[in-house]
Amino acid sequence: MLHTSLSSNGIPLPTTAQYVGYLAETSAQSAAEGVAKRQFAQDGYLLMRDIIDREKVLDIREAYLRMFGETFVKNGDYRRGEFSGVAPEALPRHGFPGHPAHAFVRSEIFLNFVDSPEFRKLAEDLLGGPVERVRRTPLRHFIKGQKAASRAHIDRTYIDSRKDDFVTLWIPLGDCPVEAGGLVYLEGSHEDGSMEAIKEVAKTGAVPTDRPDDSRPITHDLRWMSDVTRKRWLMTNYGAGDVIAHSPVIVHASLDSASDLMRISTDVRFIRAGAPCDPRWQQDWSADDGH
Ligand SMILES: O=C(O)CCC(=O)C(=O)O
Repeated sequence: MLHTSLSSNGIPLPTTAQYVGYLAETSAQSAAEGVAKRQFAQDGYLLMRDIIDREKVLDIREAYLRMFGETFVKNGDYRRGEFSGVAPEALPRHGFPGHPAHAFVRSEIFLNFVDSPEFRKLAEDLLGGPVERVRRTPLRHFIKGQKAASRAHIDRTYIDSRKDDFVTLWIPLGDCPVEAGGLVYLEGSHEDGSMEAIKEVAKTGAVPTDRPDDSRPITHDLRWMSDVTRKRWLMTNYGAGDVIAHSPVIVHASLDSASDLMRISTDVRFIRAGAPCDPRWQQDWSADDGH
C-alpha cells in the first residue's frame, strides 16, 4: 500500500496490492552480467540505479529549465526544479517549434548527454552486440495539476522493429518520486496473452479511451487495464542517475504529476546495428510530428 493517492490522465488508480507494486531492482553492476540479462528477458525491463553521474543529469535538468526564465522554478534552484507556479506566457505547446523542449533536443549539451557511453554500453549489453542510437529523442516535461500522462501503450505500436532488435532507455532528468509521475509498467505484460486479451475486448469496442481517433494508445484508464489483465502496475521512486531499460512489447504508461518537483525525462532508443530502422524515427523529435 502506497501512502499517496495516484491517478493517470485524471483517473484514480487504487494504491492497493491488487493494482500496484514496486519494480524490481537489479543487483547487477552492469547489464553485461548474466543476472541482468536474465532479469531483462524475464521482466521485460531492467532498472539500474546510479549508472550515470547524478551531477551530469542535474546539469541537463538545469540547462533545460534555465530556458524558461528566472521565475519558473522555486528559489531559483534549477537543479532541483520545483515549479514556482509561474509559467512563461504565450509559449507554444510542449515540444512544438518555439517551445524550449524543441530547441533543447537539438542542442549540443543534450545530444552529448544522450550519446553518453554508459547508455550505449547498456544497450549493447542487452541486445548482445553493436547498436545505433535512434535519432528521435523526445523530452517529456510534466507539471503538477495537469492531469496529463502517457497512456498505456507498447513501443512497438509506435516504432516498427523486431522485438529483439530494439531497446528503450527511460532516463529521469532529476529525481522522480512516484508522486512526480514517472513511468509505470504492467507486470509481465511483455510475455503472455495480455495483449491478445485486450485485442478481444477492443473488438467489442469496450476499451475506454480519451483518444477515440488514435488507435495507438491502448487506454488512458490504468485501473481498467489492470482489471482486464489481472496485472499490477509496477512503479518506483526514480533518482537522477537511474536508468530503466524496457522491451518494445511491455505495456507502460505514466502517472499524473502531483509533486512540485517537475517530471522531466527523456527516452533514448537503440536498435541493433544493421537492423532496419523506422524512417519516421530518423528525424529529430518535434511534438507536432505525429509519430
Ligand atoms: O515518459 C513518458 O511518459 C513516456 C515514455 C515512453 O513511453 C517510453 O519511453 O517508451
